[in-house]
This record gives sequence, structure tokens and C-alpha cells, in this order.
Amino acid sequence: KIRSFDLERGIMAGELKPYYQPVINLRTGKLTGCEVLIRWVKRNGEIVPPGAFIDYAEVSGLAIPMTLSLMEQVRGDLETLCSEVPDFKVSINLFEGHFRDGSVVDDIQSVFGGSGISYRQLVFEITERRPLDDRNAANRVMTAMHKLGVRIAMDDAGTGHSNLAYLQTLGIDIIKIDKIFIDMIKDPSEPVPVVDGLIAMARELDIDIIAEGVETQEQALYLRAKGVVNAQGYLFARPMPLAPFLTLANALK
Ligand code: G
Ligand code: G
Ligand code: MN
Ligand code: NA
Repeated sequence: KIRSFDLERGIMAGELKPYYQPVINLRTGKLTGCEVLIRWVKRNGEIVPPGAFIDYAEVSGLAIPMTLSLMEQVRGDLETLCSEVPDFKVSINLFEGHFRDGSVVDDIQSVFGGSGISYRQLVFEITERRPLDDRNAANRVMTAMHKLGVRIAMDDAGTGHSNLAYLQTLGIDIIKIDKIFIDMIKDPSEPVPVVDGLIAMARELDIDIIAEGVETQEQALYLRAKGVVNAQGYLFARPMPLAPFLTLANALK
């Protein structure tokens, strides 16, 4: 079992590391960016997935320090790549509490302001699985983030309570179509109305799309035919540590 002290020590010791999953352009096969996914890399080499500690981080008040540490590492890791490839996008998952209390705006500025990663290269993901109770507060934070020039993605889109019209009111720039929908695509010539509907509505509302959890060539072909440009998933690459990620990024850029 994870104890508060262990996680806090792990954060201080730099054991909570960013892994990077490539986001691919389905038309060109080039790398358009990445999603940052946290891993706890213990001194004994054990790698603990986020499912084991993320809820715990949230209730123990460690979510924000953990995210800050992650953002600082991302800045150091990706500054060179981001200044060499101005279109490269970096997507970071936020905790609802960090977003809700508004401190995320100051944190983004203090970590990325004046760095080699410009605000327009940053995307912050909030999950539809956790409702944003206070919509006025959410709107204020979104407005402040947009003022900086960062964009906001709704993760797990379609799985939660909010409809797409609400996402537009909120100012969501990107939806990440959840794997449960991508899994419904079996054959490129067999329509999947739920997926088509999400794509059509996003387009109608001028919201960008990233498809998640793409595991087969058939799914990639289907999505490409529907005009979806950006995708991530095991078909292309798993989340990986910095060194192999940079090797891949340099090969695909
Ligand atoms: O990385 P993995 O595929 O195991 O992620 C499992 C879950 O943990 C996903 O829901 C993902 O959004 C979440 N997650 C991974 N990294 C982070 C992170 O840095 N911050 C937050 N808030 N959630 C994360
Ligand atoms: O909730 P969020 O979308 O942030 O989390 C993404 C999760 O999905 C991470 O745990 C990541 O490791 C995982 N993931 C990414 N691509 C794939 C995929 O193609 N298949 C599966 N099964 N999981 C994936
Ligand atoms: Mn995500
Ligand atoms: Na998701």
C-alpha cells in the first residue's frame, strides 16, 4: 500500500517521472506532439503506474506538488525539441483540484513563462470523468489560460456527463475521443455512428480532435477517412521514457 510519506519522499527524490506518448499525424505519419503520462520509477527499478497512486495523491494534497514537479521536468526535457519544432504540442494532464483553485494559471506561468516551450505549444487536459462543479470558476480559469495562449483538451470525451455544446460554452479547444469509442471500430468500411457523431459535432463546434487508444491499422484508416488528423495509441507507440522518445521524435520530425 502507498503511504503519504512514501509518495512525498518519491516526489522530493525525483522518482515521479514523465513518460511521453507520441501523438501522430494520420496523414503524414509525422510526430505532432506528445502526451505526458506520469510514472513512479522507484530506486529498485520498479515502475508504478499512475492508477496505483493518482487518487491517493489527490486526497493527500500531493497532486499539485506532483504536477508541478512533472511540469518542471517536462520543461527541461522538451525545451530543445520544442524550440526546434515550433509546431510541436505537449499535452499535460491536470487534476481537477489544481484547475478548480485557479493556482494552475500561476504555475503554468512560473514554469513555462520565458522557457523554450511557448504557451501555444501547450495543451492541458481535464477529464470528463470528474465533473467541473463550479462552472463560473471553471470559466474564469479557462479564460485566464486562454489569455496566456495555452489550449485546453477534454480527456475521455464522450464518457462523462457533459455534452459537446457545454464543452464549447466552457471554451474547450480539443476533445480526446476515448478508447472505448475507438475500440468500436473494427473494419474501415463499417460505419460506427457514435464515433461519426462525435467527429461531426466537434467539427460543427470548431473543436479539434485527438483520437486515443488507436491499436489497429483499421482504426487508423477509418479515422483518417473521417478527417481525423491527430491520434495516439499502441499502434504507433506506448508511453516511453525521455531518451527513446527523443530518438523517435528526431526520426519522425
Ligand atoms: O499512463 P496511464 O496510461 O497508465 O494512465 C492512467 C490514468 O492516469 C489516465 O487516466 C491518465 O489520464 C492518468 N494520468 C497519467 N499521468 C497523469 C498525470 O500526470 N496527471 C494526472 N492528473 N493524471 C495522469
Ligand atoms: O485518461 P488518459 O487518456 O489520460 O490516459 C491514457 C491512458 O491510456 C494511459 O494509461 C495510456 O498509457 C493508455 N493508453 C494509451 N494508448 C493506449 C492504447 O492504444 N491502448 C491501451 N490499452 N491503452 C493506451
Ligand atoms: Mn490524458
Ligand atoms: Na482518455
